Amino acid sequence: MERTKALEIVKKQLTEHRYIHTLGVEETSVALARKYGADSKKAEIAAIFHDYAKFRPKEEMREIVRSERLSQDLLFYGNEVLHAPVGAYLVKKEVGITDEDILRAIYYHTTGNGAMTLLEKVIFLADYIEPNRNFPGVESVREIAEHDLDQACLMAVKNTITFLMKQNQKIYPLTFEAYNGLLQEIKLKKEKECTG
Ligand code: DGI
Ligand code: FE
Ligand code: FE
Repeated sequence: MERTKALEIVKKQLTEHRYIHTLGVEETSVALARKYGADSKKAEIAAIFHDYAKFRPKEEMREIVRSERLSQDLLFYGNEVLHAPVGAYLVKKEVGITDEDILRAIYYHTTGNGAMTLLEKVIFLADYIEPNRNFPGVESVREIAEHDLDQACLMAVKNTITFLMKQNQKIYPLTFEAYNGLLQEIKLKKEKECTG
């Protein structure tokens, strides 16, 4: 899909603030994709649509989780975890995007998962560090993102888990799986480097 067409579609779904965030995620995703060798066209489209469902009514999202047989545990971890999987569903249904890599990147953009693809990592990280983001710790994640995609994703997941715990919010199991999976991948990579 054309970039301008995609932006036109998504703009109608978002507030001005969220649209500006989306443009930031797009810019950062494309840069990360080029740096780490992901498909930059897929990164562009996934980024543009990643928060497509952000402003759907909570009850509509919950109903989609039920009726479309998405993972039912989504209903028990706070409403913030809904917009990513529901977004993937709606982007396919309403926008007609069928590329599974793109849909997966949208699906997992909030939590990550235990075995993230390159594109999933790119969108996950870009969402966290895009230039309009401004929260404690983001600058060090930006610095790590310059040279190590996995370490940067790990730092983002750790910050998110810490943030959620401080707020006494439930942590969705995939968020823990992302933490464990990234840690394992980093460990394996280090061992490989050592044995040459
Ligand atoms: O949609 P964005 O604001 O751009 O970013 P996002 O999709 O990463 O969503 C961030 C929100 O999601 C933030 O309020 C924290 C929340 N969140 C992320 N992981 C989890 C979570 N909330 C719960 N309850 N459990 C999680 O594992
Ligand atoms: Fe989001
Ligand atoms: Fe976002």
